[in-house]
Amino acid sequence: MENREIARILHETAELLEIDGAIIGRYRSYEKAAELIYSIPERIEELAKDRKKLTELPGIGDNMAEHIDEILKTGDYGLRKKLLKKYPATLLDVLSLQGLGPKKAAFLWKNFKAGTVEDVAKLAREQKLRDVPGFGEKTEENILRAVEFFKKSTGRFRINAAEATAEQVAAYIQTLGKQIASVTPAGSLRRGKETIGDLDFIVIPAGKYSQKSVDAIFEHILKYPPIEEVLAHGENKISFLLPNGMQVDVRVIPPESYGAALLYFTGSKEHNVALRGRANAMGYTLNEYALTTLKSGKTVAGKTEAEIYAKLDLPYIEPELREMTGEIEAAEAGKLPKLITLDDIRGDLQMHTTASDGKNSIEEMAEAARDLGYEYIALTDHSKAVTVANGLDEKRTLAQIKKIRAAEKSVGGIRLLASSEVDILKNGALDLSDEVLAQLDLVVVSIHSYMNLERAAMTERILAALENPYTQILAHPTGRLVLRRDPYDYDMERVFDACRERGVAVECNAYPDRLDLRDAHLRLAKQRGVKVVISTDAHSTSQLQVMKYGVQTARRGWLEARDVINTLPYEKFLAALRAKPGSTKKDRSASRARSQSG
Ligand code: DGT
Ligand code: CA
Ligand code: CA
Ligand code: ZN
Repeated sequence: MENREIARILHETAELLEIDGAIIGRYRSYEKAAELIYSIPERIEELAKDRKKLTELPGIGDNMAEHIDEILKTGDYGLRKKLLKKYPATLLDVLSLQGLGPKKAAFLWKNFKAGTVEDVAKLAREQKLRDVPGFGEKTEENILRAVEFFKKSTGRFRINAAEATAEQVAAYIQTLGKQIASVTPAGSLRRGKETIGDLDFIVIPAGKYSQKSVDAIFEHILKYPPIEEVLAHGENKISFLLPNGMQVDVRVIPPESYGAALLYFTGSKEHNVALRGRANAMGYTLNEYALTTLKSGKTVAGKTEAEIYAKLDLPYIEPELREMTGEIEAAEAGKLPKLITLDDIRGDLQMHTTASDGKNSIEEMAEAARDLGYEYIALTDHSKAVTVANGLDEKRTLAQIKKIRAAEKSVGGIRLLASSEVDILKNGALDLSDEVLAQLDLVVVSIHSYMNLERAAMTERILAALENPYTQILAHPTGRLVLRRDPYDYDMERVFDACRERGVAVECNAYPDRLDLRDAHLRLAKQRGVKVVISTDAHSTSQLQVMKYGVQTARRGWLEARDVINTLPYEKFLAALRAKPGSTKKDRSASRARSQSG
């Protein structure tokens, strides 16, 4: 069982308990355990084999360890089930509405019998809540916005979850061995979208293609143990549902149609429609089997995507660009970007260590990054305002700088930038004194509190942070959490213009729950001439691997290596950063080089 699933059960128990009016300490302990389990890299299922290891985790006592055991054994939790007899399961959806909270949800349930998202939306639409104490017109608006978000996000999965499931399914299909020539994921996963509705696979049988070879593959797939339900079983298509609610569509295709099928099932639908229109205008038909002439039905291409694009007089268009946001025009004009790749990345500029809320030491992070082939990294523990993450005050920051300098010598083979993820306070001031900021090699700033400020106030707050001459990178600039939290509201164009004028870079945070900036915003940043960095925000060595999601998102934002400054070698990267007060760019990299060697 995945940590995520255990955390969800505990979290739902906490919310149901709060609805039930439990004493505060009780639901808090479930909530705290859920948060911990969601965030740690170790697998709870492994730890639970040794009770002592489980209870060594902060906030997990003997009782909670019992509950976790029960969840691992039964896949559910008795108290949660009991509460769900008392309240409808749809109340969990209501509880997941942003900003509603268990108190208000409980109130609506008790007083209006509103047990579904639609019930709650109806109350807000019919303006039945504006005169209710504790609610009001503003709450009605917020509820309606939250309902929209809920509808958009249900039934979708974050890319890392989709990718993990896709790898398992593909590996299973491959176990049929030499009867399979290839298994290729298509759909939104191949386009690198941040959320995935369902998984699409193209399977090519080895040897001669026949209904018999297709049926043999389906027979094998139907034996995949996790399958909950088979949704469709056609001649060359099968669809099934997995226990996590993910749907999988598999098509078995003859090898000569591989390119046409891959093109078709990669999408997007809009891109396909445009290609088909183009094909028709050129005297062809395009479907999932081939590109053929309209007149005689003769196949002109189908084996690869590239040959189909070529016959349509277009260069190959990368899957991440196939969203009908100008890629066909750019392709016609020979102006497609040469998209950045993971190999282009030479450094990672946001990560946490045990000094704040990370799981590994400076040395461990540095060694892991060096093993990934990076030339430099920035160690960016939180600053003091982020108390939940054990943020560092000025004194601890200075000590941390010393440790980072020492680690650079002891680890070797990688440059370590002494940095901090400095919190932007409510008024836009930075959470560390200028004297300490001056000591850092790199100043990354970001928001972790007061995320609901009005648009004007939020804009001013961020602009104020950019005014600070030490600010060099604006991290996770919108604060959104994929499928969980909307971005904060501010004037992004003004902020980007200020970034360009000051030379501040914006971050694409590669962590799959964030992916912030997202694709469209990255494209806007590029158009506005703003420098970009891609960083992982890793809280453990294994999380350094999430860089690929950031790169994929940057590709969806049309970025090239030259748009992203952590593709630069060390010295050039330093020179591309905003210059610190009192130093020309040249001085700075020279003095930094001196302090390294001396
Ligand atoms: P998702 O699953 O919601 O994240 O998004 P996709 O893009 O994977 O969409 P999906 O799974 O419905 O279909 C996969 C691809 O197959 C889609 O991107 C384009 C193609 N496709 C599916 N249905 C149609 C259709 O009715 N017309 C056309 N032109 N293409 C389709
Ligand atoms: Ca799909
Ligand atoms: Ca599909
Ligand atoms: Zn953190």
